[in-house]
Amino acid sequence: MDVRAAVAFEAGKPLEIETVQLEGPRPFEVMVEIKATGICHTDEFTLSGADPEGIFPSILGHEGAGVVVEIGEGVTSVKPGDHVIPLYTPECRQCPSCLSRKTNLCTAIRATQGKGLMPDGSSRFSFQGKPIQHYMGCSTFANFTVLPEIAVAKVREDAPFDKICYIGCGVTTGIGAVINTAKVEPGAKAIVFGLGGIGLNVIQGLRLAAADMIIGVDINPDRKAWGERFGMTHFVNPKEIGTDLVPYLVDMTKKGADQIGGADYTFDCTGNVQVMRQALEACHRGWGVSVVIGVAPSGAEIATRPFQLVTGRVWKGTAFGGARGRTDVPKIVDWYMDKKIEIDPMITHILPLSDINRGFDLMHKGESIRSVVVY
Ligand code: NAD
Ligand code: 022
Ligand code: ZN
Repeated sequence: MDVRAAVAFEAGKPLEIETVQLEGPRPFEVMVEIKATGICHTDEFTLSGADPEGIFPSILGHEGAGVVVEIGEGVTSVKPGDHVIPLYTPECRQCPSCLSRKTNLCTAIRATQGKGLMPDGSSRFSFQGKPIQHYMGCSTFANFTVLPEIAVAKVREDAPFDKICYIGCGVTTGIGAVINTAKVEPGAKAIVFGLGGIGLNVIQGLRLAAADMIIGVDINPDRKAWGERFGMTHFVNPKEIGTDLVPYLVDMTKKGADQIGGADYTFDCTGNVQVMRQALEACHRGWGVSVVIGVAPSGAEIATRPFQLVTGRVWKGTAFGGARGRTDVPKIVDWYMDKKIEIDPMITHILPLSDINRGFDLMHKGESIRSVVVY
């Protein structure tokens, strides 16, 4: 069938809006009408050509929400009419990783997903008779897409698509990093580096976890008001303090009898390896945990003195906030509908598909928190 899509034909070129062909779902696949999609950094990373694993031509987008329109043979967990959020981290519940209960990184379709293909090794999209690759198993920059059954989370039907699409990446990543990865406890002191679409969700996750002190760090002064809006208690602009950042932060977290200082938890939401080091070193000796969320440029390396780890700081990372998509994403949608978490104010721009390249410009210039394309 004909579908409207923003196609990435070549690295470094804008997306082109085209009518492309989409084949129906094969066994254990579902076709979804995408109603809304967020624009996130990885899409830009791949489009720019900086991602060595980027494949072209492809249909990008991994932060969507929509409705199941057709199911392939053998599909039992969803039916036409169900509202779903595509998952770039699937949940098969059968592979060694899913069964381990120690990771959310399901391996069932990992090899083909990374190659831009469906699990049977082929693509459902084509343009002028030539295949177009899928992206992160989602390809939400098309008004219809085909996904493996294990890569859709069924969600309640009264939730608005133009808001819950953000749960497909940013919201779940930020909140999940706090709850699943760091397991922050009430009263904790935390530092969030980078207050963009991920960092602000870490902040609201910390508020949900009842953290006491939530320090936000950003070089963009406009982000102070944004952080405060979601529960940040202190703001630090490294460009304005006139001293080294790490000792400054450690000093801020000193309290009462504890004159050592350092945060119980820190989060890198920048993807900058120097910031990752600062985040680790701003942790409390003996127990501080630093979570890497930001994705660094390909080939980048992190460094610190081993002493930092020998003295009990823990460096860890997270993908999709450690969330098991089919299990956890519907719960996060409920939290949004029950007003436990906020999404609406973070969606700063709503665009039609024809303006999708403007959404990339806004993200690039730091003018948006999230742009959402509605079909
Ligand atoms: P964003 O561009 O909206 O926000 C980044 C923020 O960091 C900006 O406010 C910027 O001013 C700030 N910043 C930049 N350099 C800084 C510095 N040196 N010190 C302090 N602040 C600095 O990006 P985002 O959408 O919030 O995404 C953040 C990162 O998270 C990206 O690398 C993205 O790829 C990654 N991410 C990871 C996952 C995952 O599963 N691990 C999921 C989604 C996004
Ligand atoms: C989403 N991300 C950044 C912004 N929005 C993002 C990017 C990569 C990952 C997670 C989130 C990620 C972390 C670890 C992995 N990925 C590897 C997972 C594995 O090997 O099992 C990752 C994922 C998907 C893809 C590539 C890398 C892909 O589909 N191409 C989850
Ligand atoms: Zn994303």
